[in-house]
Amino acid sequence: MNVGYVAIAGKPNVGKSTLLNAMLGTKLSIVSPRPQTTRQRVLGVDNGPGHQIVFLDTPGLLAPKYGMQEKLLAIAETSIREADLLLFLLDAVDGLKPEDQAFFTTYRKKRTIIVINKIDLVIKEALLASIAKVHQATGCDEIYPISALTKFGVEDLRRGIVAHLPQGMPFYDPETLTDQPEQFFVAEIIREKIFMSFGAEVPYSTAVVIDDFKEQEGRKDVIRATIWVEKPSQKAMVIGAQGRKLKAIGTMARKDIETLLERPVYLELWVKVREKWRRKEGDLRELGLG
Ligand SMILES: Nc1nc2c(ncn2[C@@H]2O[C@H](COP(=O)(O)OP(=O)(O)OP(=O)(O)O)[C@@H](O)[C@H]2O)c(=O)[nH]1
Ligand SMILES: [Mg+2]
Repeated sequence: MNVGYVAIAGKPNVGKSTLLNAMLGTKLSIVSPRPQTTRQRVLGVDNGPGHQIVFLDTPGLLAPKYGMQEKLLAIAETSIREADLLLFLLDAVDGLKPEDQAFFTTYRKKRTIIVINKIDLVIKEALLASIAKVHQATGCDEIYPISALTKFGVEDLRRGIVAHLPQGMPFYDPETLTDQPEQFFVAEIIREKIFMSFGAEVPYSTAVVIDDFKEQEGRKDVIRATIWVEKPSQKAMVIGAQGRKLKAIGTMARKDIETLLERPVYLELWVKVREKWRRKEGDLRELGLG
C-alpha cells in the first residue's frame, strides 16, 4: 500500500488545520479566524483503500519575534523534515507573497505539492491568474486549488498525495486516529474557545494546562484545567463580570470535550497569571511548549 508522512505547512491562518480536519472527516485540530492558533504538531491518520496517510498539521510559518514563536517555527521545521511529502498551503486571497516565496524556497522538498486554499473566496479569473503566477514563480507543477471549508478539490488532492507516497507497511493500526493523548485535545478545545471569545490580546497570552483528569467508574469524568494568562487584567477579562465569561467558555468547551470523548464530563476551569510566560524558556516548557 501507499504509506507516508505528509506535512501541512504554510503561513498562519491559511487553513492548515481546516484541511487536516477535512481530510480526516473529523475535527481533530482546533481552528480559529486568528493567526497562530496551532502551537503543536497535530498528527492525524487517514486510512483509505490502499493507503495510509499520516498528516502532520503544523504551526504557521512566521519569522519569530520572541521565545514562543521560535518554538513554533522549530516544530514546523521538524515536521517538514520528517515528512515524505510537503503540502505547502497558500491563501487564494493573498496569492503568493514574498514571505511565502521565502519559506517555500527554504522548506521545499523533493516531493512537494502547492495547495491554494480558500478558493471559495475568489473569482475564477483571479484564481487562474494566481495559479499561473505560482507556477511561474516556484517552478512547482503540482498545484491544487481547493476549499478546505467546502471540501471542494479535497478528494482530488488526496489522490494526488497518495500517488506520491512510497510503498510500505502501515505505521499505525487502522483504528488509530492520532498519537496524541486525549488530554492534549481537551486542552486544545479550551484554548479554541478562548480564541473565539476574545480579541487579539488575550488568546496569544493564553496557555491551557490540564491539572487533573480523573476517569470514574459509573460517574462523570472530572477534568480540572488552568488557563494561564500573562497579566491580572487578562485574568479579569477571562473571568468576566460575576464569572460569566469563564462560565460560557467552560460550557462551550465541555460540549466539545464530551463529543470528543463520547462521554459526559465535569469541567472545572481556573485562571492564573504568569507574567511574560511566552518569553521565558522555563515557563514555556512547563506550559507544554518546551
Ligand atoms: N472561506 C474559507 N475559509 C477557510 C477555508 N479554510 C480555512 N478557512 C478559515 O480560515 C481561518 C483559519 O483557519 P485555520 O485552519 O485555523 O488556519 P491555520 O492555517 O491552521 O492557522 P494557524 O494554526 O494559525 O497557522 C478559519 O477562520 C477557517 O474557518 C476555506 O477553504 N475557505
Ligand atoms: Mg492551525
